[in-house]
Amino acid sequence: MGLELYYLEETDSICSNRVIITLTEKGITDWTAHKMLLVNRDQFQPEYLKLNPQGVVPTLIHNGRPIRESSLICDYLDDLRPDLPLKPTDPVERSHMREWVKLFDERGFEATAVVNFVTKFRLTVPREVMEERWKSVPNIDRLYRQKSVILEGTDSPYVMRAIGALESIFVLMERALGDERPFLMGDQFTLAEANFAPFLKILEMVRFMDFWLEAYPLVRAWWDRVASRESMRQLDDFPYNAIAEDSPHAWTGRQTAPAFERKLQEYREAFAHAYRSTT
Ligand SMILES: N[C@@H](CCC(=O)N[C@@H](CS)C(=O)NCC(=O)O)C(=O)O
Repeated sequence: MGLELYYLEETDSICSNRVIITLTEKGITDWTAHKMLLVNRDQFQPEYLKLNPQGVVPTLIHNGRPIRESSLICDYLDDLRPDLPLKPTDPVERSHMREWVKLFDERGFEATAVVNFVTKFRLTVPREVMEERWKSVPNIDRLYRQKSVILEGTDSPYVMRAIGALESIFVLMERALGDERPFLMGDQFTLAEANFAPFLKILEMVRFMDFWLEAYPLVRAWWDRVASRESMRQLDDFPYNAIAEDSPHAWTGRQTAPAFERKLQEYREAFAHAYRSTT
């Protein structure tokens, strides 16, 4: 089939893992792996920038042509192999599923990156290494966000924005799952699951899941259902998994949790009208 994937094989690589989950759910095994390492600055190598001018991972190559953007790659893979579909057949349902994916792309990615940066990156990566990395970040939004979160920790305004973004997603999910459906689109596991599960994996890795999702029991049950699938369980075999209690995500998450939880309470008090809309 001529499929190649440039990706990060790491448990906390949210965009690459969307594609890995999709490939597994669709039973696609005939693809060539090109593993990248951000610490080696592989994403900024001239050859890679020809495939992905924004210098971000992942990129799928199909018969020599690049397909970029993780959510679009997953959609492309679903169309490529119509068996084991990950999209509803009804066009309206399909559009509603894409609405979820758009929401996760627009509000979930940045928020989850903040959670990862305020914990593992802030407390384990030496400041000089971050300073060096910031010299090559081509996107000013990403640069400001990373700097603020690393330098100001949980007091960074990006942390409050991340909390607000994830809360708004959880409120919508809790409401959608209210009719006892197992998945966001009903009985079918779709690209909505594949696109959001890697984000929640970060919350699990930093041990934020219990205090955060206590308010969203249906989202928690959804997560337990999705996390038990083989496509998700394989992520725990990748480097940077957080199974061990002394892993970087686990200890930095535990250390950050009290201050982060206070911010979450602050948000819920200030935005009670939004937070209570499902309860
Ligand atoms: N919107 C892109 C975002 C991809 C992205 O930002 N990937 C991260 C890794 S999860 C990356 O390549 N970061 C490069 C860097 O930090 O220099 C997608 O969904 O594919």
